[in-house]
Amino acid sequence: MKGENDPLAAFWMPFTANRAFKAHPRQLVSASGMYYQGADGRPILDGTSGLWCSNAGHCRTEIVEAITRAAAALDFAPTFQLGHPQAFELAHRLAALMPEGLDRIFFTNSGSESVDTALKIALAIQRARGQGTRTRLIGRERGYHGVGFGGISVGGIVSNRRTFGGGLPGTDHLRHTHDLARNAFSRGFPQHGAELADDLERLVDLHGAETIAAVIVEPMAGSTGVLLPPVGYLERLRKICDRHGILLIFDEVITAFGRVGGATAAGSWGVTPDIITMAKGLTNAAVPMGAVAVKREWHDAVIEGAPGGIELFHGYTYSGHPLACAAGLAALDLYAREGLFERADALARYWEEAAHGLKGRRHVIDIRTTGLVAGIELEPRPGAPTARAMELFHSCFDKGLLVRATGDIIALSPPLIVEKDEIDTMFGTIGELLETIA
Ligand code: PXG
Repeated sequence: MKGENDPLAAFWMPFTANRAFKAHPRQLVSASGMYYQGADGRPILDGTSGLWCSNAGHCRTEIVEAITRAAAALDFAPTFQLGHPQAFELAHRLAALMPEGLDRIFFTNSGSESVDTALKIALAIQRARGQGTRTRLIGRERGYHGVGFGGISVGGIVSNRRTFGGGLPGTDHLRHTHDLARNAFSRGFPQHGAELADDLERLVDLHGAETIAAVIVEPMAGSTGVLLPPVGYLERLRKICDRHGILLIFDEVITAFGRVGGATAAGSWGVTPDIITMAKGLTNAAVPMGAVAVKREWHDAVIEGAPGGIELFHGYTYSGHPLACAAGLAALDLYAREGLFERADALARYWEEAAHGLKGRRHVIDIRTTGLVAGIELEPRPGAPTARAMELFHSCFDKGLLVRATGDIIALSPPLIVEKDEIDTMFGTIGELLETIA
């Protein structure tokens, strides 16, 4: 048992095997561009943009300077009944990046808050449309929507919910689209599974459309292992939502800001939801911030439908925080100046080839890529699911490469400034280490 003087004891780490970490701590002490530096001074190639968030690479000078200036000029300003220019400017800039029509922006401080905000806005929209019986919220199996009570209720990860009671009443879930039997080693979107969108019709039959407010999905499920939408699936979901007056929310906390090419997956993939949630890459993760983009007509329905006074009883002390706005504006500038949203497309082919080069390696049962994301699925070790990917994560780290392990899947999502030789290093290291894992 460690004593009170253990310097690692007090920090109860999030989503971490605390005992294992504290027995073998792996700390990062600085970062620059594509690299972290470990406590022992070793460079660690960042294959995951931190946690899918430092899309322009680390400690970018322009962002550092913008934050520094903001901290000295206006450290904090309320956005409840007051405002400051950078919050309006960032909303305006962000609106211009969203798909046509989604040009009203609500600021939050994280993806989880964006999800809860989007769900609440969906309920407010339905009520403003005179559809107040629509209170049911539909998510999808294997969906990750953060850790608020709203997010875990529509999320499809049992372990994130099990300890925490019943969650929101009136939620249900579509089936997930992961289908190794039909789609393993697909290039691009899998061919099979568009019909899984019809599961929404089943829920309409079961509950009645007049009870359903919204459906929330990640256009590409990130956290549960890079699950790409089957060809035609998102289009079909959009049609079914339209047919039944159900709002469609895309959770783009991971997919926005260049990860799949373009500012959003919605824009890149040509399916327009009613609401988009964002966070992570919005500020290049240098200051926590999230945002929710809402179709103007729905925003106007809520604003104009209110009798007067405050229209939406929702917001956070730090909504539109000056430091976050400064980081956001600097990040958007950087993305534009360096053409980083186009980079995922430009490198996608090279990335896909490199990833699929692992086909045939030990344990590999599927490889999925789009833009600059890859999921490498390993066969679970009999009797010890998830152990293989976790061991690979540890040995990659020890070799100087940061990857993400989720279940039996290794996920890669490097900063968009990645170069081809770094891509080669990533897949080369993984290929080599796969041979060493039992
Ligand atoms: N929605 C989606 C789609 C996410 O991926 C959240 C909401 C919640 O965001 P916050 O900022 O509240 O954490 C996320 C977060 C991983 C990993 O390795 C993914 C996330 C967070 C941490 C780790 O897959 N996604």
